[in-house]
Amino acid sequence: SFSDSTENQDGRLIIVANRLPVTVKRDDESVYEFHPSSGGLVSGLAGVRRKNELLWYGWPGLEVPREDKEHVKERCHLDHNCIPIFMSEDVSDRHYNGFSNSVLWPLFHYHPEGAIFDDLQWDGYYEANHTFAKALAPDLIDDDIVWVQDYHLMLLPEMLRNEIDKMDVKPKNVKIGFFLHTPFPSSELFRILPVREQILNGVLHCDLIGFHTPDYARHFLNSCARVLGSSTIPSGVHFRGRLVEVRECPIGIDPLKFAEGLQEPGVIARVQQLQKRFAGVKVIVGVDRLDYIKGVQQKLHALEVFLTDHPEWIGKVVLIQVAVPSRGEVEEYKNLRAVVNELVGRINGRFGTMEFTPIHFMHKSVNFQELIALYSVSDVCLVTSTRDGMNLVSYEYIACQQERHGVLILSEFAGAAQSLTGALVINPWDTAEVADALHQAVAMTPQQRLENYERLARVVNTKTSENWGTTFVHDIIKTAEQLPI
Ligand code: ADQ
Repeated sequence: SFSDSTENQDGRLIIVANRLPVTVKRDDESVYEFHPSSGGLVSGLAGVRRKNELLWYGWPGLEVPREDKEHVKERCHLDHNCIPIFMSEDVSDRHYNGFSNSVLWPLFHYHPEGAIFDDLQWDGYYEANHTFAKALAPDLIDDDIVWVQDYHLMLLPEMLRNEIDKMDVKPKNVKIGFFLHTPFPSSELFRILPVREQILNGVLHCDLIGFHTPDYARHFLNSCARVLGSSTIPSGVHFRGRLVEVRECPIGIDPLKFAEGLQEPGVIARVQQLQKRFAGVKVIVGVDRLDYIKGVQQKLHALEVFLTDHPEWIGKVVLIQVAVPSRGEVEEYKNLRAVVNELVGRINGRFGTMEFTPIHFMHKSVNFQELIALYSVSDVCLVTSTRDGMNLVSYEYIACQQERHGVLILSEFAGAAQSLTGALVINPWDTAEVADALHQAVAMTPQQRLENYERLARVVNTKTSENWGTTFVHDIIKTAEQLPI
């Protein structure tokens, strides 16, 4: 649970994210279960949790009937320091599957043809953000630090300031930060959005806005200048008489969790089992949510070209790809599985034999122990995202390569490519280049692998998620006291 601390030096920290870090489930008898979930954000808050009292606001993931709301709220709050924001299935669907994942997600990942604007979805997005603002504002106290996460809540900072304005007794010195986990696209893409002004105005009511890379921050500043006519400087935007600070702050992982996991007897046994199974074969690993931005098709095409150009490697290289289905209710995700299955079938049909299958494809989520065992036995990790805010899989792979010093092939369109020096950086659209990188990777000398690994590990071990969370919160606190907007 996100237990509070006793020292509470800098005011409370309030995380606002679309989803709570607990999964709430109701069974047929209306009995509720609460399971804490982990992820980048949760581990990123480990450091700040020690210094600040922490509360988390978010949608519990299901519609809760009126008579159960009090009970769910109490359990979330007392056991997990979480405050559920209740929404009807209809609103949360138009907010999450609708505007967030059918408009903002494709647009921010350079798929404008997928981003069809729809008034009903936009209304859902507006209403969801408003519901968050109305629930959160009355709970705020002096010196609270509110940290809003991601593209689902871009209107919230402005709505929150408006709600505070309406209050008789206003909490003083409330700081608001916003962090975007996706890319922020070039202003040429962003300005396609019919509600471009509203979205920019929404986040500009913050004190600090953070992105994974300097490119995303620059694109955001350009968009403010072009769409709103704002005056900008490299470190921020002048907005209604104040300077809203803008900066890069790349997220990372908790590398210790992986190193410690690899010491567990169950994991050691599984590693040995996999090593035996793939003895004499180079293993290439891919781990992705099944999302069109992850470039799984491009990955498969490159493997096909590699095996065509280098037939001496047929039977000596396998690709193990786990692709967990996600966002199945959004149209663009429905065909992906069929397209990928067809490609896998074709390549396996072409290069497979009775004894050997070149691609092991799993449409599922693997648990943490299985994941790190797989990372650990793999000689190459192949990340081919066509756009990716950061990409943590690349970090996780390196955290599991203390012994093998495997090769990371990383798309230049993943934010991680701007931090992870030591990777073979490729353009996933250039199939010949990716195929060539695969050849380089399987043939690389141990000396070169070690040199690359040492550079990569240095980044993974210093730019941790904990460092990300602590730095960002510290930076929100440091922003100058602002006049009311
Ligand atoms: P994601 O798009 O989900 O995150 P990523 O950063 O790679 O992408 O994180 C994925 C996580 O899911 C990893 O921890 C990975 O281990 C896990 N995962 C993926 N497939 C899995 C499978 N089949 N089984 C088990 N686990 C699996 C978004 C942005 C990213 C950004 C993060 C954090 O799209 O660009 O890096 O947020 O800001």
